[in-house]
Amino acid sequence: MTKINTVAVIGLGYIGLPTAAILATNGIDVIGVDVNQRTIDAVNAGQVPFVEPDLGIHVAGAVSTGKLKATRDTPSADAYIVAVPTPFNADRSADLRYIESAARGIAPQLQGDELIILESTSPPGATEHLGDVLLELRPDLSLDGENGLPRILLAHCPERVLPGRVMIELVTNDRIVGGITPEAAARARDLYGVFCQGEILLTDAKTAEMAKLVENSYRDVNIAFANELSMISDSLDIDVWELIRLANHHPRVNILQPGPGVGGHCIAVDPWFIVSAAPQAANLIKQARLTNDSKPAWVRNRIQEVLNELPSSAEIAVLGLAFKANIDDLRESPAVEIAAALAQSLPNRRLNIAEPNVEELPSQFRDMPNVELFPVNEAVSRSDLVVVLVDHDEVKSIDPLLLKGKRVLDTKGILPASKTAQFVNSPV
Ligand code: SAJ
Repeated sequence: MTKINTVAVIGLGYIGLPTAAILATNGIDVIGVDVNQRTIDAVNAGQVPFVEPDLGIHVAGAVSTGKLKATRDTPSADAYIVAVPTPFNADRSADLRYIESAARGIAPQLQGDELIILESTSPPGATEHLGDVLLELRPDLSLDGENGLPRILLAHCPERVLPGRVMIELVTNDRIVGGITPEAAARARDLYGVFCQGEILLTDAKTAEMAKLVENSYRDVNIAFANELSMISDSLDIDVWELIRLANHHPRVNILQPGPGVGGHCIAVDPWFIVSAAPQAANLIKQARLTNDSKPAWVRNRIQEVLNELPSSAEIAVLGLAFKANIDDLRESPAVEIAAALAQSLPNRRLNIAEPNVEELPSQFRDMPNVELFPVNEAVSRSDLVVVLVDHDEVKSIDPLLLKGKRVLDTKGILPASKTAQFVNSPV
């Protein structure tokens, strides 16, 4: 086996940076590559440009021992891990432009025998496509030693870590490794074995790509079920939280939690890659996406219904902007969507936003005089209607006395009031 001493990680985002850091703290020489100079500077200073528990300690440690460096240009390395975004196009097919750009950086460095792993969540066939781009640029190489040409080893190893638990799950989760060839899969397994204590399961690249999409679609479909239940329960005047709690006492029922919608860059995106790859067959998966995507507008309507009963001077507390609890990630966040729609459509209402994980409001709120960022308790005390959009710890621990006399619209079912009342509460 060829020993891997140096690894270049292309893309120092939510997945690339933790992977780079964990490899580096396990003795590998890691060069992180990013197009963003601020990210490069932050990492080289031992800092993390986003919130993720324990990542800071790993990055600071790895940088101080010289095992982790960041740079703009792709260096020569024994292995490359590509962890760049795969957004979707207007027709919701995957946009592989960042993967192609990573390939253009890697290609000139290759000498043969390097391992190249695609970690980015990708539609079926993307790893093969990465191979095509590399070989187009380097016709002197091959993927399997064909015609006696030196070969490079290509594999897909989807990340499966949960934001907020990344440094734990990187080590403990099982991993799926799909090789373009069995040799590529085996080499990738050896690299992940450096830090992964879970089982490392080998398959082909397309099955690995699909497995990742299926995992996130499974969750999306189940959250859509919970969100549909919350809308049904609301129309039937049933407390959905109690309903789910009771149903989950059945030994084979485990309903997830409703909320303001599904956010983040994974679950809200990945199922579309399946729909786009098999549009005729992927009906349930498509409907789940539509159901979850319709939830923010539904919540927005509920807020309007409550506002219609309140004086025009009534202020609104919006608690949480992140796409889920205890993180600062606002990507594809239903909470941002709801808050922005409120702020735009109600320019004369004061919106007191609390998002304990950010220091300033995102750009779309900046020029809005009716919107301001406050600590949770202050946003609540200033307001007449309290809308819970994210179950951050700071929101869960609101002093119940602060809620007295206010209307509460709790999309996460966490405030004391919502334990005994409906989704929209009468004055507490
Ligand atoms: N959500 C609900 N109700 C629930 C659970 C989640 O409304 O019961 C919402 C969250 O609030 C959030 C969204 O769904 O808006 C997604 O949150 P999540 O915690 O389910 O997942 P992510 O997007 O943070 O991470 C997922 C994970 N995938 C699975 O659990 C199958 C993670 O393991 C993946 O690595 C990640 O996607 C990814 O990068 O693909």
